Amino acid sequence: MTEFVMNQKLVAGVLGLLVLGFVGYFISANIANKQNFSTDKQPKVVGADFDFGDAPDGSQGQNFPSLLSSNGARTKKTDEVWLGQAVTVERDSKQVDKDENDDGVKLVGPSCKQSSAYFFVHIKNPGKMTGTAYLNLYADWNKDGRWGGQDECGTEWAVQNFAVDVSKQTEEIALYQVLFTAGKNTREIWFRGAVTLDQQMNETATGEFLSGEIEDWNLTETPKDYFSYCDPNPLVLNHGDEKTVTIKADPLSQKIKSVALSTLVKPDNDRRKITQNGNSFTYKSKKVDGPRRDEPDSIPYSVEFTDGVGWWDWCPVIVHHDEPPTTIKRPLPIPSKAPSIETKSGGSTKTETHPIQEGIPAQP
Ligand SMILES: [Ca+2]
Ligand SMILES: [Ca+2]
Ligand SMILES: [Ca+2]
Ligand SMILES: [Ca+2]
Repeated sequence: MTEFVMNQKLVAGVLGLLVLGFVGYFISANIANKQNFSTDKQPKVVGADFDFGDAPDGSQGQNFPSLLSSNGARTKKTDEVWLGQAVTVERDSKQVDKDENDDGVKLVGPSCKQSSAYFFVHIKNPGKMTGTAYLNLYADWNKDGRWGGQDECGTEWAVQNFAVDVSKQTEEIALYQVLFTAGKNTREIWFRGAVTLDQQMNETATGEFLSGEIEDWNLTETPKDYFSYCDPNPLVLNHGDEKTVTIKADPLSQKIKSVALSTLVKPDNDRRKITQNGNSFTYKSKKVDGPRRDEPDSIPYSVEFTDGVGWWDWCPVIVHHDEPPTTIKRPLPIPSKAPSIETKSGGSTKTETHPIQEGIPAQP
């Protein structure tokens, strides 16, 4: 099985350790972030023009539409909605792979199977914004140096204008999981993740947009020395129960000095309580209710390695809810239906979302 990974060390070290078999739902949410604890929340370059992608355009035998001369996808405003912690602004595409703030998209999943794209959607004024943010993903499954068409397994325009109502996003950063079917090659490929405000993209991955961010990723990035992961991944429990997840370091990574719950979430809310013991977090589900459904949640955390380098990530959590126990003696109501997961069609792929408002990896 081929995994999406950003890092050869992760491939080497973690495959044997992670819980891989959870019906292909999550495999590893632990992928390198290029941005470690950035304090750069807003674009700093003033007077430049756009945020571009940085996939190779006319070099390395590859012709992704990145440069202005190729009408590469670009966004004019970068401080309303963007991906991850930060975004750059430049006159033209930073060739090749020189954009310092590609930090808001992750792909997780096996070749030719249902896979997940995680988009960290960052908005400036939660609660005060209106409009629709569109999420798009282009992946060069057939490795011909372009995004377009499809291979035998998946379409290269993998996520097609997945709509996010930004007026409903109550946190600065929310995590959206979009499901798609991956193509055959899921390593050594280029992909583009994009968010655009109120404007849809098309299959060409080109054009000028008023607001958003374009992130291009190469799945063969230089190995990183810092990897933490969650054990188990995901943490699965029934409503009303509590379970513990431990943050561990990849065997080839620097060792962990300490971990902490992200300061962006409250340890205790009406749904759950998170307590920490060393490198472990115990998640206690408080809500016991129906209908039957799986509610996604997460435990965002920061980690410090022994040499002082910081990192953030999150552990996915799934809470099974069932009908609440009842003592009233009367005919049972008709059993509830399937989990209330919004499913919508995105082009030729089925997409599904679990907005995880509190699942916000962030700097402490
Ligand atoms: Ca960019
Ligand atoms: Ca970014
Ligand atoms: Ca890049
Ligand atoms: Ca292609």
